[in-house]
Amino acid sequence: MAAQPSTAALAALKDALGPGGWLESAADVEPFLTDFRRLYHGTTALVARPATVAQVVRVVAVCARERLGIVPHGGNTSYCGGATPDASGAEIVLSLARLNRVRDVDAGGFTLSLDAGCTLAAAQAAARAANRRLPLSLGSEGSAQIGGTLSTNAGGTAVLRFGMMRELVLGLEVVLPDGRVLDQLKSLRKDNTGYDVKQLFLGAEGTLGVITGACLKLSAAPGDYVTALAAVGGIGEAVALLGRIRDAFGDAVEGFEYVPRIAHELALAGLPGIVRPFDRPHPAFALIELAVPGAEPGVGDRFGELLGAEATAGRIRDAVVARSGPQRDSLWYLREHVPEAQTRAGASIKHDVSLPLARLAEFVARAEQVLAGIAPAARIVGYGHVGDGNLHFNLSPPAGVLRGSAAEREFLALAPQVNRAVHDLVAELGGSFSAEHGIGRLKVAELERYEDPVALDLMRRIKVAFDPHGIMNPGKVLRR
Ligand code: 2HG
Ligand code: ZN
Repeated sequence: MAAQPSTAALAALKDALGPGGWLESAADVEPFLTDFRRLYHGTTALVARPATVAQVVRVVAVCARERLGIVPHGGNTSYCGGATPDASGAEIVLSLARLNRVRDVDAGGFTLSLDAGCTLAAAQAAARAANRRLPLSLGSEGSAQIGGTLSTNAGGTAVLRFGMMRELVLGLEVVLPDGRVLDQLKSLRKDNTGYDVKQLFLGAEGTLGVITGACLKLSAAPGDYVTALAAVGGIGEAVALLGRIRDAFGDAVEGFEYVPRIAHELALAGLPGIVRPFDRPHPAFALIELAVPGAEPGVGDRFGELLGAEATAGRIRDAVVARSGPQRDSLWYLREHVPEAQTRAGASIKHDVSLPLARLAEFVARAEQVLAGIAPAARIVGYGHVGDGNLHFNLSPPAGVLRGSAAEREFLALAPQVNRAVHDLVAELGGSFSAEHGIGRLKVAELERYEDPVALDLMRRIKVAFDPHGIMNPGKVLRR
């Protein structure tokens, strides 16, 4: 077991942070000890709450000297336990919440510079106020912080058009494990000056340093959204429809989300305010969103015509185009509340997989077949960002299984076997076992099993080169 921080080390940390810069009572630190999915519970002697980059530097320097583990903590929305300390009590939690200034919005240059502790929603609002847009959208954007979205290379619902967080980064500021600051907070679109070292911190989940600031790319504020729900027979139909919509509308297509009937039923049963978009049930829905500049008239009509022609040709079963902001909101509300509906239906066995689009339907058919042999009564709730080839291929317990019951424990005990079957199939089909939720603590063994050994070797060497004493988010991504 790692050594607990000494009284002198704790005093040095408090000194580095100044009054109001830390939490230590059991009640105050409690919210930092359990991850969002309640998979892990840790403990810590201190939650550091720096308000400046200089304070982060001082905290990291004390931890480096004392060889204390540092667990960076943003909005605590990780699905993989990436921001939760271990049970040893030896790790310090570093909350970025007070480092939350918008540093600069450059409307003419289409850039936004800000502290890592700004929430994604606050960053979006800052862009909107300058008639620009930060095109990253997540269900958890009200709490997720910029530092966390950078550290996990977050995805969400507009990846199809704008890419993941990595693709929105122009500049980065990082406090390194030795206390130096990497200052690459430039706002340049072009900067070919050797290795792009900042890239290494994106998706590193705080294991190489603490991201304290970033300069992000903005895009033009969309004039209008065209949002529709198409009823489809299954994932194959959805993927084919996406292809035709992209042929017709190109890069205007921003989002293409998939919601199977079971997910809709769980939402209807468990949550208020869920719409029934059609008068009869369908096997699945595709939620499609186009964004167009204000000056482009008729796109809504053209999109409606395309969907009408698809329905007439029997390639989709029905469709509805949102005619107002509230209608659009209610379609997104349905999609964004699928995770909550699933949580209400009991403990889940989750997978966050991606596949080449062309193999998605094959994946679902084969996975359903394999799982019928392992967990025949489980309910498969495979939904998500189909436009990106990313499915949250989750399993809920059989209907009627109560929370905390022996039957639920029996279902959860199948997780290792289920995960193995699903991830093996994903690997066989050229996919990824972690599309957008990262590795954290949850998927360290999966990374060891499925990652290219050469890439894994490079990751380990990079970790040692950056963090020779292993103080940065120990045990996350890579084994200690
Ligand atoms: C989403 O797309 C999130 O809604 C959550 O990434 C996925 O709960 C999940 O498995
Ligand atoms: Zn997702």
